[in-house]
Amino acid sequence: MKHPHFQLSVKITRALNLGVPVVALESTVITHGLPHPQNLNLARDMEKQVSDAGAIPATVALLEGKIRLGLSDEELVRLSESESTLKVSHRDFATAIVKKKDGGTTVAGTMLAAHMAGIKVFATGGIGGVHKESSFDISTDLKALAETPMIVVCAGAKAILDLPATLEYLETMGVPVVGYQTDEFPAFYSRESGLNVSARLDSPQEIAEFAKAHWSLGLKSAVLVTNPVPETDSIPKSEMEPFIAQASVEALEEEIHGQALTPFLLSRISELTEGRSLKANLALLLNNARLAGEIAGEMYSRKKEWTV
Ligand code: PSU
Ligand code: MN
Repeated sequence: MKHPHFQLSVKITRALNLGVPVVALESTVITHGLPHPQNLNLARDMEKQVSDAGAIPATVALLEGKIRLGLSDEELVRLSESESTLKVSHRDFATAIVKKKDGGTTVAGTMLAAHMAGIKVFATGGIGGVHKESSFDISTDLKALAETPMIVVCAGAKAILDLPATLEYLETMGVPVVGYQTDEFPAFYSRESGLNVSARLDSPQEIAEFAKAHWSLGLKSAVLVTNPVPETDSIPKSEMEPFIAQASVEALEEEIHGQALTPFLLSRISELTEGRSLKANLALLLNNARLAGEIAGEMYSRKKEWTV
C-alpha cells in the first residue's frame, strides 16, 4: 500500500501481495497492558503462535510517528521498554503522527490500520467496552467493531467492564458475537459470565464461512470471535469478583479516568491475585493468536468465495 503515514515491512508487503494469510496483532497490550519483561516475551510468543498456525504475524504500532505493520525484534524490544509511548486509538493517530511519537495501538487503532492495509484477521486479549466506574466511559473499540469488517479474536471483554451493557452495545451496532466452542460469553480471566453469545461455532472453518456470509450482505461490522481462556489458567468468576470490585473502588477513590483506567485495573488486579490474573492474561493472548492464525488460513483457502 502507498500512504504517507504507513510503513509496512517487506515481509508483510509480500504476504499481502501474494494473498497469504496474515494476522494483525495489537501493541497497547505491550506498551500499557503488561509489565516488563512479560510484555516482550508475550509479543514474541504471540508472533510465534501465529507462525506456527501457518500465518504471517503483523504487529501494529507507531514508531516515530509512522504507522508500522510488521516489526523487527529490536523494534519490539524498544516498544516494550519505553515508558513514554502513547496509547493510540482513533483520536490519537494524528497526535502521534505530527509529534513523531512511539505508540501502542489499541484494538480500535489496530483495526483501523490493519483494515487499511487489507488484513482481515486480528488477535487481541480482551476488547474494551462499557466501564462501570464512570458514567460515560465507552471504549472506542466498540465503535471500531461496529464499522470495520474484520474478524477479531478475543477472550471476551475484559471482566473489569459492565459486560451486559457491552453486549447490548454490540447488538445495537450489529456486531455478531461468536462463541468458539462455547455458548457462553467468556469473561477474560474466567470461562463463564452467565451471558450468551449470539452464535456458537466449533471450528475455524465454520468461522470463516460465517464471516463470509455476514459480509456478503453488505454489512461492514466486525465478527467478534470469543475464545475462552484455557481451562488450566482460568480463574472462576466467583473468585475474580471481589478482586475486581476492590480494584474498581480504588480507581474511583484515586480518581483514575480515561485512558489510564484499564491499565490501572489490570495491574492492580494482578497484584491482588498475586500474579494469577497475569498468568491467565498471558495464556489467553497466546490462545487467541493461535486461533486467529488458524482462521486466517481458512479465509485464505476460501479466498475466491468472499469479498467485502
Ligand atoms: N487485551 C489485553 N490487555 C490489554 C488490552 C487488550 O489482554 O491491555 C488493551 C486493548 O488494546 C484494548 C484496550 O483496546 O486494552 C482497551 O482500553 P480502553 O478500555 O481504554 O479503551
Ligand atoms: Mn475509555
